[in-house]
Amino acid sequence: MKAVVLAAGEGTRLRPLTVTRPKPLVPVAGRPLVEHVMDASSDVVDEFVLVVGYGAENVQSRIGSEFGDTPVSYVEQREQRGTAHAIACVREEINGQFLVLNGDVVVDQSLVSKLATSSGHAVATMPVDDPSNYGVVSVDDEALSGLVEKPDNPPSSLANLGLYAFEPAIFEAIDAVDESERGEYEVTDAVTTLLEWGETVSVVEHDGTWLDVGRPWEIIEATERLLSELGQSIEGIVEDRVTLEGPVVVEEGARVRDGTYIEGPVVVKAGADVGPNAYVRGATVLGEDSRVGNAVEVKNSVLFPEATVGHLSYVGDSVLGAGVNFGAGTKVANLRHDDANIRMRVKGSSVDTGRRKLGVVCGDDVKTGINTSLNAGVKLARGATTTPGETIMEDDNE
Ligand code: TTP
Repeated sequence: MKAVVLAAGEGTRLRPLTVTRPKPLVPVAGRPLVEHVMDASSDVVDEFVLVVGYGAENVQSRIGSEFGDTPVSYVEQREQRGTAHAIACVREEINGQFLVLNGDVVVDQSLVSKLATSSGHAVATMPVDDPSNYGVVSVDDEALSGLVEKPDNPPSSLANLGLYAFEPAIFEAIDAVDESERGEYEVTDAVTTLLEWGETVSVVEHDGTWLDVGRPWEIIEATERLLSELGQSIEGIVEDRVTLEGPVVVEEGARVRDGTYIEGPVVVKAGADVGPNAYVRGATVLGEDSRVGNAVEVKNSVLFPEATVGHLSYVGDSVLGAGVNFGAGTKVANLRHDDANIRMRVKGSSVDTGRRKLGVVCGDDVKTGINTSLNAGVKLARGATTTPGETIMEDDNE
């Protein structure tokens, strides 16, 4: 069975991290986001067809022509005109039932297996606490009876997970779909069209892991979830008087210097250099060739490759893009005194992240001056700089 992976979107809500890389390549738990859904499905799929667009060449050169033993081909969606439009791009490649998988979800193998064994059209769902933030499905006698986007009065608590099995008839339904209010051709409208035509769409209910990585703090949440299953593996250099507690991975080529204390789950990627006397707490990933120096504490954070926090700093619940350099004494606030949830701006609107603890998100190559203070929920644009002693309370312009 072929799996069509939708990986063409720009990921505007993930800016500034997607200014310099396409969303499918944003590192989550130490590997590109799109590889997680591919990993979950490689046992039941005999070919991946990746729909690529924004940053297409980077995705192709990173993923290549095989994923494990499964061949990978690419179809370009030149303009990102919606998920239905993306699926229409693969019409020539399909000759039977196929899977459609959003490239930005983290999901268990079991769900993809269930979808792959369903007959005809099927949509994956899961009960959620806050259905009005999702596409919500209505079910009648185990089959789909309706699908509404982010309803004020949800007809059920079942969210549409963005994973489907389709028969080729979906292409005719896509042809019949009009542009949505947000100006896109939506796969959900094509599914509704199938229902209007009297086709049966079965519902596959999931009760395991499913995370949608669309906004910056969801990188932290997905990393937390994935690292909760981390095992121990030490292949790099670990010097004397280093304490490793809980699951810790030190990849080959990484180095953990004297006096460092690491409480897992923590992944120290190849080429990363930690300590002396650093304190790293989970769930944290220190990316390839990153640097965490003397008297630095890093907690529940993701450092992209070549990010450097050299001396005397605190980084909590944050995402630091590639090549970020924090001056000595840079500190991140990750908790409000009134204990309220941290808010972050996404595409110009302030959003409740649902997190009591959240630090900062820095685009690639941000440089802070010594003793910079960064307030909780702040985002810094790619390449932004701060002056020594500066206090950043709000986002710069992105
Ligand atoms: P979205 O998350 O709706 O869109 P996006 O990835 O562009 O992100 P943002 O809203 O932050 O700009 O997309 C869901 C999935 O579908 C995701 O895996 C990307 C993919 N997609 C395409 O392949 N082509 C498209 O035209 C669109 C809109 C999305």
